[in-house]
Amino acid sequence: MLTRYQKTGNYTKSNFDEYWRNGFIVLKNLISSEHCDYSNLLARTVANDDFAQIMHLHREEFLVAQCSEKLNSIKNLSDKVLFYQKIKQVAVHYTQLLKFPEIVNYLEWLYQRQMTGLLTNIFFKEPDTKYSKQAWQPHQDNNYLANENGLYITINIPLNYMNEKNGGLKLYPGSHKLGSLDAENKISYRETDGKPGNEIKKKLPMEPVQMNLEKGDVLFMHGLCVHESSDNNSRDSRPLLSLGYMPFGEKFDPGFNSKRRIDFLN
Ligand SMILES: O=C(O)CCC(=O)C(=O)O
Repeated sequence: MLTRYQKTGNYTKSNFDEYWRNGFIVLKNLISSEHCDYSNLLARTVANDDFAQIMHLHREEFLVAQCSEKLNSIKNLSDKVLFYQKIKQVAVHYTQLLKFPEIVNYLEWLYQRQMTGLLTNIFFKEPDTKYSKQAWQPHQDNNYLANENGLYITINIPLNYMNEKNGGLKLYPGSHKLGSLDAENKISYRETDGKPGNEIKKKLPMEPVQMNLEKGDVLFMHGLCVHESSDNNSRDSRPLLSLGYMPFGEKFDPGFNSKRRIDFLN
């Protein structure tokens, strides 16, 4: 156990304190550029024309359901089978990514609990599509799963650079200490108003901080940390991969559409 923690300089008291003080921490360059590019490429093969959000890339049944139009548009049996093989490849790749040891080990160190995986989501904010204009309203991710201990965690991985220019995230440091905040339920999957996110109405006592991230940086975010994002006003794609985790044994709402379930990671 100790040797695996000693391999990087990330397991420091100051990093531990920073995470619990701010409710987030960025580990630079944790995923290689090639790994990001390949993950992005695979996700794009199962995206629709609008590059809408894809939920649960690690689950074949969700990919098939979200690609049904694409599958139906393929007339030839051989091409249909090849596309189905691609779907399986995407699910396997993202299952492995959910289990990425540098992420899982770090989470288990931060929380001193065994972690389980719950979610893999991608948001492209692709230029010239309707989802390029998608400004997430201030929200807490734990709100969707309603864990009473606020123990849901989101890992955000930009598969390209991400900052204010292309619709990056802003986080409210220390907001996780405010507990679960009242929020208005909003459609947060393939919405039509460009303003998803179960919106917190209360004015927060802190100012948000813009995340300026490079491809392959990893943002560890407490599930009660309030965050928001802006439209992509650039000509660049903004593929953001979100992975969701929770300590083993914690209760959560699986959700009618999301049908969340835990996956064991090691
Ligand atoms: O894609 C974005 O801009 C933000 C996504 C987000 O905040 C979320 O999924 O909770």
